[in-house]
Amino acid sequence: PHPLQRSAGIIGAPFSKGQSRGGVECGPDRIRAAGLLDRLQQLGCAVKDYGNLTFEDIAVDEPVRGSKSVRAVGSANQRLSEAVQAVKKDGHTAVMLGGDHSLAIGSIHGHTAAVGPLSVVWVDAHADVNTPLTSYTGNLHGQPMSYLLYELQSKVPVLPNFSWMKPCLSSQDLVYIGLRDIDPAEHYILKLLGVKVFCMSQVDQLGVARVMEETCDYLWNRAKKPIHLSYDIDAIDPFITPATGTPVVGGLTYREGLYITEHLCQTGLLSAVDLVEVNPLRGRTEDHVQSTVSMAVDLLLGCFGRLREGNHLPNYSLPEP
Ligand code: Z70
Ligand code: MN
Ligand code: MN
Ligand code: MN
Repeated sequence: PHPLQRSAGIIGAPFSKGQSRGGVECGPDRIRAAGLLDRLQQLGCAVKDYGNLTFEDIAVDEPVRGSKSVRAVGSANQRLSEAVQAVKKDGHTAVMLGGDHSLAIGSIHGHTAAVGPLSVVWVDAHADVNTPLTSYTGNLHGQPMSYLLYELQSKVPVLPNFSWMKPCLSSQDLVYIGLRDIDPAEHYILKLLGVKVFCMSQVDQLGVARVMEETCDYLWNRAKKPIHLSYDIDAIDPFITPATGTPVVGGLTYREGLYITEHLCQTGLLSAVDLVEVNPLRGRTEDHVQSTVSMAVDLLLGCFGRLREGNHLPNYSLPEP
């Protein structure tokens, strides 16, 4: 065990109402059952498990301007925001196990409330920047970034159970990696705001190492701020992570996906991580679920200093004959 002097504060967020497929609420328990806590501790990382959040049951939650379960998503994210603030005040790197990606609203809001302005690295097949008025699906997991960005405040209507939050992120403090399924309105928004995007073709063109160098150069041009990594498991190729709600072909390889976490860990600025959209019910076989959950665990270990060469102690000495 290496003295990495890191500590993880883990919050389970078994919430699925930001989309329509049941099972994503089982993500936190499956990721824990795969040995996340033990394996973090074996790295020398201190771990505190804050358990799973419980969410308010909302009896009547009619669609609001076409978007579904708005009240449930608002209420769940208010609780999550408070939980993330508590974890940060205890001095840990916050780890939010989802659950669907609508949870990034509370996670990023709470993280900002606790530590101030952030840099956000959003790793996803999707941009999740629809407003309630541009969404084709009405699913809030495709909308979180529009609620968070200052620049879109005037484009997002007032929604029930969202009065606790305000936008807290500038589009200049955001980088996307891995995009390959973008809606027309999302594409327009990304161009309009000039958001830094490394879609999959840029990963192919530049390689992941250069993508990460350019990501950090871009973010640090303004100031070195704490980094929030929001990792949607569907960024990874569905050959490796099939157990997710909306698999999209042509994703990050195991090695590219892991390298992103290793690079961000090495900055020393990684302050919170979301790992979302693992849906054990979407794997056709147990092997598919295992492979998806195992990727999730490896990504989180990468965030906390796991090295592929092994985390070996520096004081090894060869036995003398
Ligand atoms: C689409 C929407 C999405 C994840 C699908 C899809 C968004 N752009 N996000 N799966 N994780 O519904 O807005
Ligand atoms: Mn997403
Ligand atoms: Mn996605
Ligand atoms: Mn080796």
